[in-house]
Amino acid sequence: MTDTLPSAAAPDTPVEAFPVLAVDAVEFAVGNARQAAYFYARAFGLRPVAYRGPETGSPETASYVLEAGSVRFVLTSVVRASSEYAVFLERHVAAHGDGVLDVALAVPDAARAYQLALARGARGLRAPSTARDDHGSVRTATIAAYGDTRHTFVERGGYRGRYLPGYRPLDPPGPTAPPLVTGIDHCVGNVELGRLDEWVAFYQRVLGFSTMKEFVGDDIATEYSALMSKVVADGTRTVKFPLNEPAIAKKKSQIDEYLEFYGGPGVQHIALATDDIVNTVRQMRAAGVEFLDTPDSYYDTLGEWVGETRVPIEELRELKILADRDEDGYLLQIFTKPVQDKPTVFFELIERHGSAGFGKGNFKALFEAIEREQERRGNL
Ligand code: TYF
Ligand code: FE
Repeated sequence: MTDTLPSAAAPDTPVEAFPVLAVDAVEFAVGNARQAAYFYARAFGLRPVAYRGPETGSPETASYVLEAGSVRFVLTSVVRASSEYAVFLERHVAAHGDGVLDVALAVPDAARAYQLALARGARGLRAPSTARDDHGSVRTATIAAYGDTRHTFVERGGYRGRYLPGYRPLDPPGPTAPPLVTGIDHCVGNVELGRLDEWVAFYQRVLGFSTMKEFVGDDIATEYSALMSKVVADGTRTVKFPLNEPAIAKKKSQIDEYLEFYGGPGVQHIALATDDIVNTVRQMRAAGVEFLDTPDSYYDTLGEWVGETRVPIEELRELKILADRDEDGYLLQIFTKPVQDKPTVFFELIERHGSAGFGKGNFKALFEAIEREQERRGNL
């Protein structure tokens, strides 16, 4: 087999370069990984499962691995920087604040994924390498995406360790509480004005992703959002990456605010799936997580267009949970405020009942809520 694109393929027919199985992990570069781990454990209910740091033969960086369902977050900070990689991490935090370094993708063959990605125009950051311990081996390789964001291809094969060779398992005492979140539904990237189509094309060409029908186009952009958005996903729609760019409108775009404070393109929000959004929101609120507010007027008319949902409208109103319905079903969703002092990364919780969309019916209410926050911050 050759690695060239078959010329017979229609230009809008993506060619799956190689299968992407799932998001393997989201790695954050942060100023203080120990404290960030405490936050994601206490406030998001993630369970610390592995650690790597000076005590385990990694003198320059400390990384905490936390999990819930199929969600895996890795929180990394610099302890001392002399290697090229630790210096890069230190600069990442200086330039962006706490943010997403790597959306790692599980693939069946990391070397082949890397080779094909490079042949299709990706910039390689780390050639394939294999790490081994008593539990087996894991092969990884890394390509660049938007801004300083990267995608590491992770080939786990039959690896039986907790995360990666080099990590020490953390054994939490006693039985674990049921997880508040079960998986990563989607990861959203913000890119610069005029570059949305370029990045959509990157995911189509390099990863063989296709565009999903839901997007924020000119109509919504000029009316009430100041952003344009398109969604790319793998063939099975397991991995979904909406991408946003700012749009010129009456008010300063929320995407411009992000780009300014993050210092360039990067991950804007991560949507976490839950099967009980009411319980998840209650627990997270009790732990101090702040969510975007939704005006009462939203709930006054919600029943008319969304119809019956698992959760009574009065409970949605109490917790400020949004609902949307399309031809396939409905979804419940809510957005946190940014989780650091910079108005950059935030989270979404989403409970799907058939709908494969992203809450298009809520874009107006959501973007108005985000703009109220922008105004409060003095950035509108
Ligand atoms: O992921 C999505 O598309 C939805 C909606 O700045 C959205 O969560 C889109 C843009 C944005 C915030 C949320
Ligand atoms: Fe989202």
